[in-house]
Amino acid sequence: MHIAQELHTDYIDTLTFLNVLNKKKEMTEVNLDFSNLTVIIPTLNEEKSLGDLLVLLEKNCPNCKVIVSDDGSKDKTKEITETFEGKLETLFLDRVNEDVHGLTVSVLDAILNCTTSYFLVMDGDLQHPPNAIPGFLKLLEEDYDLVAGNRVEIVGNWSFYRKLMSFVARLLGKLALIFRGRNRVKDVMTGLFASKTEIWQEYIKENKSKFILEGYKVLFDFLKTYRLKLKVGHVDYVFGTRHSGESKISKKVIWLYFKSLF
Ligand SMILES: Nc1nc2c(ncn2[C@@H]2O[C@H](COP(=O)(O)OP(=O)(O)O)[C@@H](O)[C@H]2O)c(=O)[nH]1
Ligand SMILES: [Mg+2]
Repeated sequence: MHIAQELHTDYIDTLTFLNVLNKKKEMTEVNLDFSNLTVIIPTLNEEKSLGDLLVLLEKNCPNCKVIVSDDGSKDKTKEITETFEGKLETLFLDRVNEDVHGLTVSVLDAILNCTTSYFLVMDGDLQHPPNAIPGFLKLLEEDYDLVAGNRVEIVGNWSFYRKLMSFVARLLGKLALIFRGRNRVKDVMTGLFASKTEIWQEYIKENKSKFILEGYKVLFDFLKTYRLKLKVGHVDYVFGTRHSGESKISKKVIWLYFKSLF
């Protein structure tokens, strides 16, 4: 065969191969089965964003289950969850009468209530993008044990003090995991992560007291105390601005985190 003709044939073969690869990629993304996934949303007075979030979840992860783990909201968070008209199966986990309240314990209780193979935790204020969720499920289906969100950009006008605190908290968290020889993620501060339910349910039943139940950094507590090797993956995301309302983080929560590093 003439050399030019040979090159042309190779070129066509390569194109066909790439097309097949692309098709395969599209298919795996289209074929994701969201019914294997429970999205856990810890809430405290999130009536202004929860309705929009549920609509976006339905669009981005059809058939997933949702647990809204609430610590006694005084607004319409409960009604919005229970009267949601979409096809999502939603459960309002009412923790109002529990002895201990906090973001971490709300997430742990929700995981114990999961009936799906996988769960994903995200905030209820739309700071975590629902369109990133398929990426998490894809990695879990590829047999990753834990998939952590990695904030590549933070939108909004954070003060110098907040940026500094966030940087220091992230760095110290990372060092705490390195010194303990534990599994690590790129951003130990992230509240957006997903994992296999069976790993956590077993672990929480036996080790709940090792978590800072009133704190905010549930993933960090888990990484700090969990000793077995995990296959860890990452999904990049942009941390948005709170759509409405105020951050509920308090000085006590920040103090609890810094104390837990040592
Ligand atoms: N169940 C529960 N949810 C909480 C608590 N504190 C905050 N949240 C929720 O956790 C998510 C993150 O809280 P947020 O105040 O936005 O924290 P920030 O993003 O770090 O400023 C939001 O959905 C809150 O409504 C709590 O004590 N209990
Ligand atoms: Mg927030």
